[in-house]
Amino acid sequence: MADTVAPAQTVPFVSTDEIRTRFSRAMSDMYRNEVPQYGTLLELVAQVNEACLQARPELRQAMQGSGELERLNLERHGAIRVGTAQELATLRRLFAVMGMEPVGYYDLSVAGVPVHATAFRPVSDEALHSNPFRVFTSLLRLELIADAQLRERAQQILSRRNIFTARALELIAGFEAAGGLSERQADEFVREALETFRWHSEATVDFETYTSLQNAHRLIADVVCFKGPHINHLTPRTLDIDAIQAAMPQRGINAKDVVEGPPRRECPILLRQTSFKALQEPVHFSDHVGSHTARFGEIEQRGVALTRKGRQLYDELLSRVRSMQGAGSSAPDYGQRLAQTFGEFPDSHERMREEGLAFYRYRLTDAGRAHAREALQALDGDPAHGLHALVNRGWATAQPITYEDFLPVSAAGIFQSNLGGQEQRHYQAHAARQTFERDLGAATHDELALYEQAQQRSVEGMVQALQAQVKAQVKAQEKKPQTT
Ligand code: OOG
Ligand code: NI
Repeated sequence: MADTVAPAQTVPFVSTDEIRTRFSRAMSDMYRNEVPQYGTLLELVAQVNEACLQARPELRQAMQGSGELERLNLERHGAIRVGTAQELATLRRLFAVMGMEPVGYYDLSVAGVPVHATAFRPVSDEALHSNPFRVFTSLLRLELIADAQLRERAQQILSRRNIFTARALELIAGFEAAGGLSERQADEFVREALETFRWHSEATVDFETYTSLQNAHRLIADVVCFKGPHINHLTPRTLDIDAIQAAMPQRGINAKDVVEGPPRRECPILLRQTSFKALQEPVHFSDHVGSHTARFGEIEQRGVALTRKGRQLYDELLSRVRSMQGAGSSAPDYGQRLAQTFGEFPDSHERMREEGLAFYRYRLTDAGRAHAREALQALDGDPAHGLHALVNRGWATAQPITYEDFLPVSAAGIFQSNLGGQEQRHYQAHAARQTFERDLGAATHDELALYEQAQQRSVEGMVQALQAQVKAQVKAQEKKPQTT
């Protein structure tokens, strides 16, 4: 086997989309072996999705139209937690090989979890369509460990580990230098990169160190005491999360009590998630055999991406429900109160469009093409108004743009329910986006801007098609006198 990275020009590159798909498949196979309940969950999700599509032909048609039907079965997100700036920055380079870029900044310290995070994911329409694989990646904020001695100890332990294989680093550098990987290099990269995400049952520390870090925060022990940032869950996407939540106990899966996110609606928004409890796994410490809870299962249902205005309304309603007397998400009537409070959030795409609450991809219909001139005129004034007019007349369709990101309150709920302990921590921290981006070695994309651009591209495409249509009509008109 060659131990250098072959020169670029001699072989064609494999696309970053293809490398991402190979990697997410390999990851899924690895996780199925490591966590057998994940396999059970995949079967359940496949059944529920199929039943859902059969029962709702209009949903199948809509998903076919938006290209989402094809991606549904391979769609996954995972999560990892790292300990140092260098680990984070190298992960950014590793994910770039698969066409994944950092999107969004999540501060979880406000929810008592001493990390901040971003999501690596594809950003272009085509890449998302091909495979939207995402990895929620958190960086431990060591400065939030109050005990200086313990903090230093954690730092020392982390500075000794290397979470990447030598060959993975070589291939990343080769990709950066040449602009791509060959067929053979791509497969090798997938194998080597996978090593970083694998579970290691040998801890790098003795039991006492583990215990003191665990007492500072369970998450700190999870990040610091192992050889690598084991993938801690891999989430399939379902079309009906309530059906899954109800079916999990029948399959012997211990589900979390509530579904995080918005309530069930006619027109799903953002993201709803639920998970099953983490497994107790045997761990070999340097001086003791113990156990650790790291890996769990999660399922999600995705809906339309919200505009800034829509998101503000979502955040406001959610915090209203969560701050009600005794109505935190553990209250028995939480679901009811959630549904009731969200009655204020319009539940039709027409109203969400009219009120500028969500993002849509606009497409011209045949009828629209036939009325090209009038359609262009309608779009000439207030664009939002023009778009409604087009959709109302059947000249354009508006497809909801799927939310591709995460929700900090939900993420915190998922973290909490899977750390195993009941204790709550409070940090006097504040968001530290700049520090995070410095550690990452790059700025994170603003997710709202990405959705806005996707919507805008679709409108521009429509305008261009209409202009071309009008031009063609004019040409046809000019030709008429000569031919008759
Ligand atoms: C990440 C939890 C966040 C989600 O879906 O919100 C997450 C973690 O536990 O490391 O994956
Ligand atoms: Ni997740």
